[in-house]
Amino acid sequence: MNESGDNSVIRPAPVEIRGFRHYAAWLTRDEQAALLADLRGVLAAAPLFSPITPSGKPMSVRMTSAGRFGWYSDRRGYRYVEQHPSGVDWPPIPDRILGIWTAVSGVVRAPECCLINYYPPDAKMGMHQDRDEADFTQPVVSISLGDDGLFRIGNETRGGSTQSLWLRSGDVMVMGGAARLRYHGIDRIAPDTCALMPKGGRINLTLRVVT
Ligand code: MD6
Ligand code: FE
Repeated sequence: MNESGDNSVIRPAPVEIRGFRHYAAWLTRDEQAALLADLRGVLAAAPLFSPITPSGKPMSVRMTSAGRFGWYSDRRGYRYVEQHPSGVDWPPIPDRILGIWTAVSGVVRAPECCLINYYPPDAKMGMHQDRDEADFTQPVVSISLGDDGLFRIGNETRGGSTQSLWLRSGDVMVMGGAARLRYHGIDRIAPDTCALMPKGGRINLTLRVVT
């Protein structure tokens, strides 16, 4: 509730960095807690697992998905699949998450995958492009919860100069337009920077149109 007695929230305007739109503190603390509760339901149906990279190493993040497609990796490569490794369909993307996509993505199509990445305090994610989707006119929307993560943005080819920013709990990032194929990654997590999750760590959700 705000002073005028309704529950409308004034949302921050985004700041643009190399074509990424960063909405710092887009979600209120109550919204972050509600989102986490939604995610616990998803995790009960589709538990986190540790993917193996095509080179055979386990990734330091654990992951699962919601939606028609989930992102998967093993020795055969990176790809979208229609079932969790246990053989069940991925659970539906919670409405609250679809609402965030509608508010910031600027597109009409609905996301077909919500990838859920959990970073223990010592996890990171190497510089990568998101290019396993069919339609690069559709953006990728990311939502961060929990401990701060140092996000690095590079270029459309590997190497060259980069810029970094901290992604904090409740931040939303939109990677679209000319930035859709930029390299990006997470260098490190700052442990114990957020009290949202009792055991600490960081959750990043990425919403994508796959087909
Ligand atoms: C992360 N994010 O924040 C990793 N990808 O943990 C991503 O890889 C990402 O933030 C596409 C668009 C936005 C992102
Ligand atoms: Fe990515």
